[in-house]
Amino acid sequence: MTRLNLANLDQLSPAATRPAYDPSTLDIGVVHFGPGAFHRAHQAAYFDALASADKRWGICGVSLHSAGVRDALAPQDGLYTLAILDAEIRYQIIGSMREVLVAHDDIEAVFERLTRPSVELVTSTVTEKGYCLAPDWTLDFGHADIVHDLANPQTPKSFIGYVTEGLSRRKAAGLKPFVLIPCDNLPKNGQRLKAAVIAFAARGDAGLAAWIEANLQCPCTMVDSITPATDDALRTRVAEAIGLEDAWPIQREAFTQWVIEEHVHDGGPDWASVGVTLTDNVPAYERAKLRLLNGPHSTLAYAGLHKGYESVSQAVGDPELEQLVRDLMLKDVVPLLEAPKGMDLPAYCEAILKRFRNPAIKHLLSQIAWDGSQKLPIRILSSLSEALERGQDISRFGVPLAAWMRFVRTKAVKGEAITDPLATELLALGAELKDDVSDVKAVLALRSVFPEALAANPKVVAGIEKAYSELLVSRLA
Ligand code: CS2
Repeated sequence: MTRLNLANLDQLSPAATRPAYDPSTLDIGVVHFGPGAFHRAHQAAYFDALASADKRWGICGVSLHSAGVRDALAPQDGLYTLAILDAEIRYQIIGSMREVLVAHDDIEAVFERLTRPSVELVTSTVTEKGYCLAPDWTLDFGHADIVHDLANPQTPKSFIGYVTEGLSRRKAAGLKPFVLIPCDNLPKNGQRLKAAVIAFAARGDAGLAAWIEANLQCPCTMVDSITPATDDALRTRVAEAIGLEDAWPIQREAFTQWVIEEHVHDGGPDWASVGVTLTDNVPAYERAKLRLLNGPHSTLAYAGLHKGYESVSQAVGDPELEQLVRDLMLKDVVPLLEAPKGMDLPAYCEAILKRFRNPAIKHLLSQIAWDGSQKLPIRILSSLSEALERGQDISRFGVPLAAWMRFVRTKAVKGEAITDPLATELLALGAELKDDVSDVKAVLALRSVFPEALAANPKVVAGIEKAYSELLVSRLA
């Protein structure tokens, strides 16, 4: 089958939408770290929409680890298909990804892009762990990549190392910093990233740290669009629909939202023209999204896997699980939140549950179960702590935590891998668990996940132990 690329675009089936501009005419204005599925489903689609009116925002993707995206997209001139799978099915060719570099193969090319005057934006989807933060959200100076990058700033490994060295070179060249926009599900992402970059810079060059502090714009963001990983079924479906072969199409739901904190960027993109919300109240959006979408997602992932389900729509189709997440959202979390202007939180919850039920996509629970040690503090423990402070009943929060503990135990017993930066520690701990309620205290001792104040709280322990015992019973049933 003919491959999707610029020369073959005229063979594209009329069922697919092609870029409304000539992708080869875009300038690189954005360097994006982590050009995985979420970036290509979300930010790249916004830059694609911008490109019809403004040619400045073509993307250079930078992969820190694997060559997969570069190797798939290079023969396609950066083009790929975005399959929007919802009540209506649409196939859209995205043209904004102009090149992909693999950082360790091409370090100087990455720095060349980072120091181009025309590159005004650096964005990132490097996952929660990619920011190398300690449990207190400050830069983890004990992180192996940070240790490496401080010793070898010209040949970094971490996102923080690249950004700081890029800023250092811009300063030396008399250029303004780029605007740095993190797009991961991390609370206060811009504030924490900026603090991490300053802390890193300060170790080597106090002047650079002060310059970054004074000049770097690093707005907080909230990003949202459900993006299941690509599989062969999607590749086949896309090839049939568009009439061309695409090595790495992306799928997502129709809903998409990008909220960016107001910041100074003279001559920056016309964000509002493509549906991005600029606001001074990102925290309200971000708290609502992390706790009402991501929290229930992780709950469905661990509790759903325990019950033998594979996908989010299957898990939320189970009346017991649906009731659990609905109660968690509406009874336990909503009272903790302030609604962003114009948002009705109960309606937001119902819309999320509807998105979870989307029958057109198969979002694997195993994908959401990745990196639990990083996600649970943000998605569940944050609400749990606040609920405790307010004297609310916290028993339901025990379920996702207990189910995660069972997940760790099951993986260890089966000898299966866990995708998590703490995988080695978790599997060793899981193998020691005894399949009784004493397991809960053993896991709560993991200080990098559970802060002392929570782990020592009798209500928290009792809530998780109750849920854990119930899971043990259902396992035996
Ligand atoms: C999910 C998110 O994989 C996960 O942990 O909860 O990727 C979720 O689908 C997105 O944040 C939705 O915007």
